[in-house]
Amino acid sequence: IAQWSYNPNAVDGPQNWKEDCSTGKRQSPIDIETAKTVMDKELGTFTLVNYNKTLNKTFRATNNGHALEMGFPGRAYNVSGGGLNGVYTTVQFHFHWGANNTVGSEHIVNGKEYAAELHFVSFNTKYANLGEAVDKPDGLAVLGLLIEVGEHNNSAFSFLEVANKLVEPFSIVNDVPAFTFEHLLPDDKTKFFRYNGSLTTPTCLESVTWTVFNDHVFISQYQMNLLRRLKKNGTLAEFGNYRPVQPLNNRIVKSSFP
Ligand code: BO1
Ligand code: ZN
Repeated sequence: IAQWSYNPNAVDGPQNWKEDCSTGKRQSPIDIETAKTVMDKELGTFTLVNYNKTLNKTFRATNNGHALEMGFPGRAYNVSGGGLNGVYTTVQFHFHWGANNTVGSEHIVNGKEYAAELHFVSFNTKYANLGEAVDKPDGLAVLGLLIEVGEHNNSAFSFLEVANKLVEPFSIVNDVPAFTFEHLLPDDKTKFFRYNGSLTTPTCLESVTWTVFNDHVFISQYQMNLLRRLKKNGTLAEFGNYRPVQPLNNRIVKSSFP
């Protein structure tokens, strides 16, 4: 795949991304205008299998050149319910962030940007693997949550210390001890927005059923700064690693709550 970056002024920047990024009609991220969302009480609640457990496994942390990504061994964590059609198995989560606390989230709400965004990426188990699922309209489910900077270190995010070993692009730490995900997500998982969208990076495939939780999660300034040190050419924080919002077109954003 061709080179791409988040530098707005570069030939490989977001305005010039190719493939579905330039032609698609269900692109992500979006500005969630809450006054235009439509409540759907059928969305129901999520079933998150093993998100509350510390499994006897290790995770793989990488600076993949675009983000900090934490990868998981096969099929240990599952997501269903919440209006999703079928069972999705979680393969990784990763972060998007900005150069300062006023920017960095991909989704924005009523025009407001947040400091960072975490994406739990799962694929539909009706497909054999992520590669099969990634270009199907119902292939992926991403759970997204907006992160703000608060006063205290958030102990659920202690694993972010691994960023010290991921400063150089394409670094990998293979033996991150497993930790639980339940406190990475907001306490109230019943309030969320739902729409059909895409990967937010090239190739921007239109395969994602998006969930963005209404409640936010807080990490400390110190924890935020750990992310900002990751490099590609210069730091990833220089231009951030968040895609600008995309046209909604004829889509409807649902909400699970009034
Ligand atoms: S995101 O959640 O929309 N930001 C997003 C963006 C890109 C991917 C996933 C989620 N890409 C996929 C790639 C695969 C890769 C996989 C796991 O991520 O298409 O090739 O293996 O990292
Ligand atoms: Zn993402």
